[in-house]
Amino acid sequence: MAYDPNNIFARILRGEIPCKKAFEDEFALAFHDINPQAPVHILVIPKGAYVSVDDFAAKASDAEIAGLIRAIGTVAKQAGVSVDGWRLLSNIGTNGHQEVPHLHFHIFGGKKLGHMLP
Ligand code: DGP
Repeated sequence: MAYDPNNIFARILRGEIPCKKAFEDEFALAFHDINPQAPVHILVIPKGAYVSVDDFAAKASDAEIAGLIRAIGTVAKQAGVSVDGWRLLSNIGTNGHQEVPHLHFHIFGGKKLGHMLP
């Protein structure tokens, strides 16, 4: 799938659409999901233009990959979910039910989550 530079998260990155920001550094932006599925539901996205984990793993630099994973850890810690546990999820492609074609990781937490089965 080709990257669409006008997808909603690209527009959030450019500041064209507002978001409730949780964290930002040179590699990543984190913001609260518009339709939260848990008391804590934050999306973490890379600053670079990658469609999914597949695309990111194939094309991103080691610094970008490390930067995004570190940002995820920082966001979870700052959101206060690291103590009791949380969930990290990335939906990929059609079968994975990915809706927005800019790589994003969901952080869910703030309650005891159920088992996650397909
Ligand atoms: P996914 O199915 O993994 O592609 O999930 C996309 C998520 O993005 C979904 O949980 C809702 C969220 N979302 C969609 N549009 C917006 C938006 O404009 N702002 C914010 N904050 N979240 C959005």
